[in-house]
Amino acid sequence: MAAKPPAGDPIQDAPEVTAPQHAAAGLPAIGHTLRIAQQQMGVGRTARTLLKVNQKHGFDCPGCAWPEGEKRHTAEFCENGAKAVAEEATLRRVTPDFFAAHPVADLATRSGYWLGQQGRITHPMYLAAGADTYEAVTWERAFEIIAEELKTLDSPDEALFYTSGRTSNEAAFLLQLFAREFGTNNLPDCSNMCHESSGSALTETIGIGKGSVSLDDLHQADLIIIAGQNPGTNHPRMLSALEKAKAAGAKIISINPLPEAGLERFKNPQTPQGMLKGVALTDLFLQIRIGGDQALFRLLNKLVLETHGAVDEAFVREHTHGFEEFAEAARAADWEETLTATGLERAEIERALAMILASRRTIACWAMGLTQHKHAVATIREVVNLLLLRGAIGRPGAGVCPVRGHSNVQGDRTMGIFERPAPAFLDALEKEFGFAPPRHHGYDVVRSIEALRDGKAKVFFAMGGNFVGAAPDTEVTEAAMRRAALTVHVSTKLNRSHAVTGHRALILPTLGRTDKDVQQSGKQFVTVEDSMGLVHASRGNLPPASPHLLSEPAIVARMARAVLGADSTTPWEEFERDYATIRDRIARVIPGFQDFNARVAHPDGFALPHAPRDERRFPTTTGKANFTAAEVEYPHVPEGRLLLQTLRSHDQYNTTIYGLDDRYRGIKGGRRVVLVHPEDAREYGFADGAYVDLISEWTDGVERRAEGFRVVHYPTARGCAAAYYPETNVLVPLDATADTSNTPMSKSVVIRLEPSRPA
Ligand SMILES: Nc1nc2c(c(=O)[nH]1)N[C@H]1C(S)=C(S)[C@@H](COP(=O)(O)OP(=O)(O)OC[C@H]3O[C@@H](n4cnc5c(=O)[nH]c(N)nc54)[C@H](O)[C@@H]3O)O[C@H]1N2
Ligand SMILES: Nc1nc2c(c(=O)[nH]1)N[C@H]1C(S)=C(S)[C@@H](COP(=O)(O)OP(=O)(O)OC[C@H]3O[C@@H](n4cnc5c(=O)[nH]c(N)nc54)[C@H](O)[C@@H]3O)O[C@H]1N2
Ligand SMILES: [Mo]
Repeated sequence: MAAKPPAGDPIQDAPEVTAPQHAAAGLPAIGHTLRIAQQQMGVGRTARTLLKVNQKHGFDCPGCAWPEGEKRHTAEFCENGAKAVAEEATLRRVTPDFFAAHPVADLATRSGYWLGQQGRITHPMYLAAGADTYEAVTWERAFEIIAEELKTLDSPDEALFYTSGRTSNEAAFLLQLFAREFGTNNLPDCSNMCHESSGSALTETIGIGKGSVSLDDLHQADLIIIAGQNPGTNHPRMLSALEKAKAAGAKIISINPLPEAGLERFKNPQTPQGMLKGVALTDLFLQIRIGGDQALFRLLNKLVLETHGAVDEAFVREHTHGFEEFAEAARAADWEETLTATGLERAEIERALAMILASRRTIACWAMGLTQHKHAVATIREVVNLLLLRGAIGRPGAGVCPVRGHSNVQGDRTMGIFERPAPAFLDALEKEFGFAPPRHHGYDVVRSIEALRDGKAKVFFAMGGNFVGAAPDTEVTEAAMRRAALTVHVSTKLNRSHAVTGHRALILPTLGRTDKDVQQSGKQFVTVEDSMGLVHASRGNLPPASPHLLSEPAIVARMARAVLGADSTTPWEEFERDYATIRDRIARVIPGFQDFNARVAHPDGFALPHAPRDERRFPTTTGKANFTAAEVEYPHVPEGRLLLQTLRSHDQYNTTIYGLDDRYRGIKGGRRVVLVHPEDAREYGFADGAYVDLISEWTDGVERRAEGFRVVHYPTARGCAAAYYPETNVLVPLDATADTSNTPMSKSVVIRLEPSRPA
């Protein structure tokens, strides 16, 4: 299998490389932001729009899920939030004429960057069976087509309903309600590829799959551990919180195979002093080998156990379960093995231990660097073990902080977007709506692809996202998608998934966060939940990108009426007319949302309950916080091979590419680069600037190849490599997934390099 750079595309992929930077944000960030924003929106609209981001009566930034905080700056936006907004509020348009000029076969040759740059989709579009071009279709006809296909299925489980994490609470609630009334729990979502491992580990150990800290906790912490996360690019507003924590005396340990500029030094663009010098953030940088984190935390736990007075014995006694078994496993941790697994030095680990012992209030933050490994769930559980030993949970300034990705990915899950819903949730749904929801589990992302591949699923519906672009094993996924009878994408912008279709396909264009949403009862708002469990309203203010758009709740409501017809007693029309009526139902079905409409009227919204944080109560199977004792694992990389992680550049939002630069890493004008340690590169004979193919090696013996990458000598950990997603998704095997969470191992791909064959 080989993936070539898309041809027929005016974009040149010719990376230039300079030295990586050591500080994030500052003046260049502002200049860069305004340039990208003005290209898309023009000067006036740029100012008007950016001033509304994350303001109390504005819209929720469609970028990351980092919380807003109470005192919002006039410009509570960050460089990458502004790019996300500009991407959506662009003045460029993709009209029916555009589709007439670009048959699907043409779209399939274009890069993701080119597709995204074409602008907002203006009309519902239909690709008939055997046709080569999308044509405009009425909304009525579009819903009829969906109904035709769904009604001919042998079982409701032949349909898949995917959600990406920008979807509002209201739309997500309706989508899961519709899917379950239709008769399936096939609700895969982007979480399956993202923080599923965090959810699995946290539910088992503390009883709730969400983080336990607030912004205030971060500000009060003594020690913040940041493992497997690049906030300078992916959660820039987190740097302000870290700056504040540092000012109050906190220490920071960063654990990462790459020295990420944002974690080294932050130049706060909101303060004059910050612009000039900035503050150093990281006190201790542990440059770990990819996948070595579980071993590191296991050894740290052994060392804590062996230090007199270091264990919070009262907490362990009163609130935890499984201590003895865990302690026995931890005591067996081995220095030599840990040094091999992590690539760290003894003194570095001893320094980390000293910082942990000196801290009463410790927070652990993490993202994809921990979640996308075979042993991801066990790794996160080991992080939890450390916090439990220290009693660092349910205490101010302490706790777990999985930093979420998409702006409402956490809310979508709260609303019931989950292929394995809890029985209590289904009971509540049954009681409220009077139908019997299916009880058997549905497919997650990887199982959905397998079902399409094997002909067991035939209709694929996506509420946002770019499924084929984001999923692993691109060629397998694309072939699977092409077998579908019907693919439907509710989208704002074009992406690869619109070019890789089933026999029939629909594109349903929708309002984004920035667009004004007016329904029969008047102007609507929607709600979202951030990474820290705060729920608040989001109101778009721009005239919609086209008069033909429907909102996401309206699309689900109309689809439900077309498909379920008189069989459904759910008031879909009322839901579309007035979203407050959806919130009334959410209030009755989902714990923590009582008086939803009244409470969300408060400009700061409200916090959802979190038993471990609020009352040190752990709703697990044992009724206590659970210590766990998994075998320590780490990747074993054969001679002559490297361990590749696939990650984000500074100029992308997942599969949406804003530009071709990765400023902090010193890469400009191209994305097909592979970062390799200079000594590894020399050992394998690849000069800086050499062109190579990346070939992944997996147990199935299939050769997966990504062609034409420029080698960049880069200070990553030894034996490790890094390249951008989604170009490298072709290398991630479909069945290479994390234990328990089934998340693709996107940060742990064994590869070899070969000189590129001349084109
Ligand atoms: N601007 C922007 N913002 C975004 C996104 C975006 O694409 N662009 N995406 C959003 C989404 S959906 C998500 S999930 C988040 C993603 O946020 P991140 O998780 O920060 O994203 P990645 O680029 O995947 O970076 C992973 C980090 O983990 C490190 N890492 C890799 N392997 C290991 C390991 O084995 N151990 C350790 N300790 N570290 C490791 C990498 O070097 C890198 O610093 O960001 C969200 N915010
Ligand atoms: N190799 C590798 N693969 C990965 C990852 C990795 O680190 N490495 N990361 C994984 C992670 S963490 C995630 S979260 C997934 C992301 O997977 P997805 O969420 O599926 O992908 P995105 O690229 O975020 O989706 C972008 C598309 O969403 C649509 N969109 C944007 N805004 C809206 C909106 O308001 N409404 C609607 N309906 N549509 C909208 C646009 O059409 C846009 O093209 O990818 C995963 N895949
Ligand atoms: Mo994500």
